[in-house]
Amino acid sequence: MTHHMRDEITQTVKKIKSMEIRGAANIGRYAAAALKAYTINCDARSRDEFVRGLEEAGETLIDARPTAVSLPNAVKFVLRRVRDSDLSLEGLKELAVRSADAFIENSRQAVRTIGEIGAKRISDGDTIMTHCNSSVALSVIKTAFSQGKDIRVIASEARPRYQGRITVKQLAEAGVPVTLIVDSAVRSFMKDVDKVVVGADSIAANGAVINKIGTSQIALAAHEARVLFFVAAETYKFHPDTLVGELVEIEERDKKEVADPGEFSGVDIRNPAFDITPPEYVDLIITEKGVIPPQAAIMIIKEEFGWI
Ligand code: RI2
Repeated sequence: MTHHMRDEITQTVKKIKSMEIRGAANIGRYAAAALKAYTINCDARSRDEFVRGLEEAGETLIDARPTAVSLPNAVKFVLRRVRDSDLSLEGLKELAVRSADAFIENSRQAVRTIGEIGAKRISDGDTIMTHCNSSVALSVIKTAFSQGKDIRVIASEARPRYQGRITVKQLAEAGVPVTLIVDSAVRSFMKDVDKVVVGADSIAANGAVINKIGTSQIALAAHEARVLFFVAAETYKFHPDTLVGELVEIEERDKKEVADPGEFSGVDIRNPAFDITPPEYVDLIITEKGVIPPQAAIMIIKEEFGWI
């Protein structure tokens, strides 16, 4: 096994890199599912061999994309339980499967709970702006709508990958009135907006929010217009390493996603996938544990990841 990575891991890594599997919550759940599949198919003959293989599989998954901390947090959720146990090989494998299932189920439940908690902050008549395609932000919006609140959404397209188009289709399917705009139109439309609701790929100990490129200029426009800016994120989106001063790595993707370099010789094309919204521009972070100001991010990290 140590000589080649098993198929279930390489396939998942490939799909995360190509963004066939995307969205921070989804990436974490698929990583847990890949570790489960790895465990079920693993033919290790000793505890040590199994743990070493699982660690290696975890490292390979973590390397797929650098910014969404849901990915390493999902892997660590499973690995920590396995490492801390003194069960025999079979018991250990069952524990790995149970832990992966628990992460996936906790994640689904967290997204539903955030929908319920966040919907309380949405009022009848609100116009909400969102960016990219966040399943957690959409959980808030759809829950408020299903409660009968008369709301409408303005969604920016999120160049270069256009995940905003997924958002508007999902909202239209749910019956939510929705308007699609280009990213550069967000400030023009801010006068019509009551609240911004976005997701997160990572949240730092100081409450800074790392999310799809363009989020921070929406936050800036919201701040200028005194529009509330909400972030919907599960506690496994909080980044434990930032507690000791590590910076969150911003993924820079292939320049071909922006333009064909062949048509632009002599031009430097850049494609950062995420940006950082400072905590001063964030009004509330909606988690499954409750609503917190960005300044309380450090408490979530200490509570959730004190074991690191
Ligand atoms: P949920 C996405 O990243 C977007 O940045 C989105 O806001 C964030 O993940 C969170 O998504 P990408 O994978 O976990 O599209 O809320 O680069 O679904």
